[in-house]
Amino acid sequence: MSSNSMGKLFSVSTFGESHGPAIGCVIDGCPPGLPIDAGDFRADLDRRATGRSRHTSQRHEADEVEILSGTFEGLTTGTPIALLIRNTDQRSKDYSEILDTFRPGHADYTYWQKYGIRDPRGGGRSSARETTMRVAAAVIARKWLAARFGIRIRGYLAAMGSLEPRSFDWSVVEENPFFWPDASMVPELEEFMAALRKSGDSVGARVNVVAEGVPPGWGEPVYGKLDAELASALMSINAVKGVEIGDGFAVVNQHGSGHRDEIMPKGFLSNHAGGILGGISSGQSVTASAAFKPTSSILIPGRSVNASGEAIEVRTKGRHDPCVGIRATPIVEAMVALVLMDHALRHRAQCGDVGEVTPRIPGSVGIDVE
Ligand code: EPS
Repeated sequence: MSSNSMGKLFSVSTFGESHGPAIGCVIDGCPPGLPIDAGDFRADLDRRATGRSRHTSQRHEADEVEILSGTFEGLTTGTPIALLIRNTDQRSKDYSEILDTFRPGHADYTYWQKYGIRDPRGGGRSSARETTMRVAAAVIARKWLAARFGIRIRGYLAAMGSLEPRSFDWSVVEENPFFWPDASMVPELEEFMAALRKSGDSVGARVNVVAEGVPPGWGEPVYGKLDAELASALMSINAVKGVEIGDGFAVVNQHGSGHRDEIMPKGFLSNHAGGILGGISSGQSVTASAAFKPTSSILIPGRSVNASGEAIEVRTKGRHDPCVGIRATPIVEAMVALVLMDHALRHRAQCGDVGEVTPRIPGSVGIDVE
């Protein structure tokens, strides 16, 4: 009812607020016997964290994961896994001037209208802080998907405002703070961000994600389609306003003769469908894209109302992200991992005995990414 959980067989429930004592999650349905250690979470949590560069919020959280249950001697036991991260760098006084007001474009307004009460400190439950637990839960999903199927899920920043990569190289994505696939443009991005910060404004972004190694058959027609559940999961990330699967909205201008991904014994000849046909994975890479809106917590004054409905002007100070998309890549990857993990178990439950009915067609012939 309150929708703080996702997944049917691999279910994840998150809890906690940005300035509360802790955030956490409970993962139920993880297969037993998977090695998990607190150190496993470090890399992905660091990739997502604030303060990694001067282009993101300067809040510095330790993001130390405590595994409270569900493992014994380093292996998952099949019982619920509870993970906890204590918040350590809250600065609630930053919010003292906007306690009673609504930032235009922010969930402040709708939380207030819905519940009649809200925790305004750091955006409370609506804060991007919550995404920490999605990334943490997904560490477990990614580990199992990689061990069991060799699945690799990778994302990158595909646009920041009007800037788009002019070349593409996976090997540089993790080597710059933007997750940008074109190393030659990093100085340009740095300058862009410096000017944006100075102007007190924010900007939107696009994150692309690719899951390689997904076997054919995952996804449940008709209401549990893999693409529908991916779209829902990606849309549930803070600030996401658009999701595309495969070619997404570009299909509007395509013809069937060009859009269809022809199949040869040696592989698919293209991947316009994003690896999903009829809501079921085809065995090609699953590709998706998420559009992040420009953050609403900005220094430029904007008109709004207070809780009494009186006209006011809002200016948000504090440690905000001028482009939340910059650190969204690990979050997008995480949501894809959580959906795939759930569908892997769901497919195994119903269709695990079907096996390989036609020789497996390899993924596309080297054209999956762009
Ligand atoms: C956020 C505002 C900032 C960010 C926060 C998300 O928090 P604060 O105002 O408390 O400094 O730092 O992000 C995180 C803490 C995080 O871990 O992602 C917001 O308004 O959503």
